[in-house]
Amino acid sequence: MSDDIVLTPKTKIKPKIDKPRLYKVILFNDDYTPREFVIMILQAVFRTGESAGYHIMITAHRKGSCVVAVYARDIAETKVKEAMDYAKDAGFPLMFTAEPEE
Ligand code: TYC
Repeated sequence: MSDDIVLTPKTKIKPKIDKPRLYKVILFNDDYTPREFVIMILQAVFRTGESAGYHIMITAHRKGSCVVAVYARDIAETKVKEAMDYAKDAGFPLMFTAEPEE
């Protein structure tokens, strides 16, 4: 028999879990959706208010796309679907995507 003392650590080692990634909702320009409709969707789905809604819309119009907001993945994906369903029902090709932040 050996006389070695065996020490058992009392504290459990907890593996570190990465923080859930956040997702950017991006709005894309198109040639058909009316500006007012885009602003209405931004207010209704993303709660931007009128002024921020206008600025997001005009940025997408001028530059091709604009980040609308950042959310947890399921919220971002639900809002993208809701916004695109509204647009589809109204007959417009308005597009949003949810993309993970780097
Ligand atoms: N380009 C559209 C127009 O001139 C308006 C528009 C702006 C559409 C932003 C989509 O993401 C968009 N009627």
